[in-house]
Amino acid sequence: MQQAIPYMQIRGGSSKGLYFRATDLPDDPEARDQLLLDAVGRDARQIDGLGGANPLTSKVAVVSPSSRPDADVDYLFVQVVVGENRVDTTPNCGNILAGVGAFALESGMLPVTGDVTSVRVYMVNSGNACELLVQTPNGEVEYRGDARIDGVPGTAAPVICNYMDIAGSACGSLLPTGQVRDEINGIPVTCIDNGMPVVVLRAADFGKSGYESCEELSADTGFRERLEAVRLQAGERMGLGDVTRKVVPKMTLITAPHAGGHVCTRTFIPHACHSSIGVLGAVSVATACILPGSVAEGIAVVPDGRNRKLAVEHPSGEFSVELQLDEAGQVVKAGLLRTARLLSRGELYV
Ligand code: NQM
Repeated sequence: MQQAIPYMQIRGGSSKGLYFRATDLPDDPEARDQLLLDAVGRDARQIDGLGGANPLTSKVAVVSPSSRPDADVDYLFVQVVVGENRVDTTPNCGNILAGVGAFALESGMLPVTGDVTSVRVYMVNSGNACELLVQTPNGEVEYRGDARIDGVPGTAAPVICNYMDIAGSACGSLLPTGQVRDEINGIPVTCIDNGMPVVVLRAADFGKSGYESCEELSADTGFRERLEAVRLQAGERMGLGDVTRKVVPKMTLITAPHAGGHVCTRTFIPHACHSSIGVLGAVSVATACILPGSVAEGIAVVPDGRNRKLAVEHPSGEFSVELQLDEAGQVVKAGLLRTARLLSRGELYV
């Protein structure tokens, strides 16, 4: 017998995923993950599931009303690891998060409260909070609008995402190795976690310009092996243990900006090259750029002040992150713009 599970499919930022109410899935995490593998697809083509055979389209959000006083909903992110018949719940995902507000309102989990509805999300993976501002002008979620984000064609209604206290999301501290710069296999690195564990590296240290296309970088197997060797050691040093089978830390090559932004990036998540850059990945990289002594020093062009807007260039455009600093120069809030759209809803069969 096939089993029918209510679901929605939503594009969140430049990713898309399946969104479920926690109560529609098994309570037991192992049983839940097996069901999600059936839903998204177990093989590399995901031929028997709804995934798109790419890390950015093999994502799941599990949402429930929150019992926390400071949150409206709890959001668990599940990354299906393409072609490996397993999931990873270590990292968060800021793109899929952008669709959580729409899901909570569309599913009746939360009411619309005005022209703009604030949805406070507790991110279960990392234990951090984010406030989403969702456009709801006529008592329902408005998807049309003129906000444009790179990596998505056309325009849509803005979803403002205000992240609070995201330092150490998976590693426990902003600089999990205790240093702003380390050296691994002779390569200087900055290991950072401001919402996403990321190893920031200078493209030049791998003999790259950093302006190469994803295809060009992906085709260089020698380079990718060297990158993975650094990642495995960085994972241990960041307190993530053996990361052979984990999707974090992500690896970001940086070089000087060349399109009017503040830094240029190529990111591996962690093996496939990202066609743009992840949301929290971009926040972590932007934070590395403003830290004195990081590997970005002398490469990133850094603005001054307590509110700093950094444009992170990536293969398909740029991602703007607004960092708010306290008096001590610590990042206390990161604001950014995303869009989201409900693509389908109904029952999914496993
Ligand atoms: O960093 C890709 C994406 C992501 C994750 C990845 C994300 C984030 O583009 O918050 O959004 O790093 O695997 O959706």
